[in-house]
Amino acid sequence: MKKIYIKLIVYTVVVVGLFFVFRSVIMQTLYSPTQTTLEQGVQIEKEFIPFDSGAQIDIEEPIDSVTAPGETPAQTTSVIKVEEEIPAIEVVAQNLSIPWEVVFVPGSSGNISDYDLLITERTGNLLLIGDDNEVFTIQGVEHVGEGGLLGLALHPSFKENGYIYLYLTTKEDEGLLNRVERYVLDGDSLLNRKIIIDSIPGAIFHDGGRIKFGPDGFLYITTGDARVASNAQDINSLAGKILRIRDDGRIPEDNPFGTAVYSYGHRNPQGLAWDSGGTLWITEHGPSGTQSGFDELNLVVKGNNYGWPIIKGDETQIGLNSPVVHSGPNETWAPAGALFVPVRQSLDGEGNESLFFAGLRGESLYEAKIKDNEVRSLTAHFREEFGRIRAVALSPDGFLFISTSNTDGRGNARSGDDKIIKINPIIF
Ligand SMILES: [Ca+2]
Repeated sequence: MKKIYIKLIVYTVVVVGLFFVFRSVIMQTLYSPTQTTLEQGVQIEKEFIPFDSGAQIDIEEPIDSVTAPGETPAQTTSVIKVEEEIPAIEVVAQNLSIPWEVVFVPGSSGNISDYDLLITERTGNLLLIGDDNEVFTIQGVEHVGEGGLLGLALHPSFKENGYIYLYLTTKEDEGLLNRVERYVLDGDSLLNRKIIIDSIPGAIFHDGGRIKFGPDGFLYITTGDARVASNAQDINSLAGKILRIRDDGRIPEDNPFGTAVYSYGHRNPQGLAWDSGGTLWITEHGPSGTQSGFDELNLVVKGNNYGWPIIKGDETQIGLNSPVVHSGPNETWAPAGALFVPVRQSLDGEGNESLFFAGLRGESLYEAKIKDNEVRSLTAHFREEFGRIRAVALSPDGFLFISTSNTDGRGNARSGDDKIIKINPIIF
């Protein structure tokens, strides 16, 4: 009997060992980003081995039991968890016109996998994609340059009140302006337009545009400097700022300047994300044109000044906040949408949290691993695989959704562009 037990143990070890070798080879074949520890301003290396969009790929081979040949069956192992077959990459919408933001509208069943997609197209349409598709043309949108129909957010109590928020560029007598409007989304109707905040300076470039509700229940808004760098340092201007308002547009009592301004000295931030401790991180574009690079990840503190146009990169000055990390002079991310993926905390043995952010000119989905407010590593996923990436969103059932932006005049449109792509996070 003792010999049989030893044999069983040996067989089990061999089979389990082979499984992990097999799994490791499969994972490396499918997907092998190169990760480097990040120094301030150091270039990152990246690699992606592509697979076909929409292809069904088995991530793991299921093993139900281990039976030694010629022996009585051993007991079923519980060592290995069988993974379901879920596509690694799936195109869920295509032929869109510069999709700018993606959010998830919960279905009536209460099941976390039951949701529709709500998408802004910069050209002016709001798309509802689900069992029934709807196209809402938003009135007053001026699509010019980087302006148009940009940010989109659901109210934290959307299920009860149906409120959705849109950030859009309009043209008034005084020129281009940005504003946030609130609507009620009721089935296939968009009702009750209310302007929440307006007169945000606009321009052909640098319109900011990301909006999200924070963990404190207030609406945060990123605004660009509207091509006037001094706007960013003027606390009386709404340009080049992070704004923070109530869900009806009123100013929170604890805002630092008695206005909507929450932080200032920003050039063109386009991504907002909160970590598990409630700290706000933003992505921000650095200098463009001949002096490119120096794109930033900033940790935002209420009332602080983030330095544009006085400092960039590693430069410091008393009273100004330098970025936690930047792309350096030779690399341009052109960062856009951002979010933290909480589940990554448990997957990562070192207690890091993963901040994913989209790269337009960088043509990547970046993953910054963050611990104790420091970026420990930065990985570029899908480098040049899908082209420009603008939005990143996390579905209620844990999938990452990204949008391409190859029809915006700065990319090379591929067949089916622009697309919304669903990613199984198990590949990371
Ligand atoms: Ca800065």
